[in-house]
Amino acid sequence: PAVRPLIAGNWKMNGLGESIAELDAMLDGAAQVSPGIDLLVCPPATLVASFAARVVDKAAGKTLPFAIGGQDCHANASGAHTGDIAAEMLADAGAAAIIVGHSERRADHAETDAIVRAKAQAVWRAGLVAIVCVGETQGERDAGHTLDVVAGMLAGSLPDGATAANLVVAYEPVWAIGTGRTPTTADVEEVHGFIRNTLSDRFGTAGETMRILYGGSVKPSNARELLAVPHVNGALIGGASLKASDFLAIAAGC
Ligand code: G2H
Repeated sequence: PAVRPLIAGNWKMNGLGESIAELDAMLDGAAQVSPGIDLLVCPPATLVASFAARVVDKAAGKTLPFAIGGQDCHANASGAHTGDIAAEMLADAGAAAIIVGHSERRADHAETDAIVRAKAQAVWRAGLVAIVCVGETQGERDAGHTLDVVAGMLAGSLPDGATAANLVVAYEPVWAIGTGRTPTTADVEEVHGFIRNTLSDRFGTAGETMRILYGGSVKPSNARELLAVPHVNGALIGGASLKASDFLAIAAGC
């Protein structure tokens, strides 16, 4: 079945108020991108409200498939959690989606599959799309455990009740993140095919059209090849999403 591609930018801990100029350039260029592709930019939480408001302003009168997302959320809706941000707060600021379980959060903040699962449920509670990240480390790949590791992460991180509308899975091999190294297209095809089968087995027909993004050193020069791999339904882009020209060039390759 046809799946609408999603090109998502993860700005990580980059961006100040002045970065809205880059968003403006993306919004201006987005009109030239195929209307059949969804675009999403996930800036740091401090910029979600201003970016989301800008998208609304710029999109006035036209249908622009462009949304703003968050990079993480707390599992609870409110309470004594100093420094944390609830999914409901990101929704209130205008976010349409939230990334959860990125490998940097799993590593830097000891997020387990159970924590990621609770966060994904929180994203749904707030009415948003959860982008759940999974991926193996170099050591796990070298030991031949890639599919086992990915299976375990999917089983532990994805809550019941996923639909093609509320869940996006991002496959990000940890060793390919920010390193400039990417897996071969054959490796990507193997893992994405495996994720597709796993989603279909667990969620039935919904699993056939859930979007599975590839992430890890995607850039304009390799995007076309990666996006052409079966069951790659878009990309989650870090470094190359900070520049409008790169982000739009990647979307153009879709
Ligand atoms: C992987 C990716 C975006 P980069 O983390 O999530 O980052 O494209 O910089 O490897």
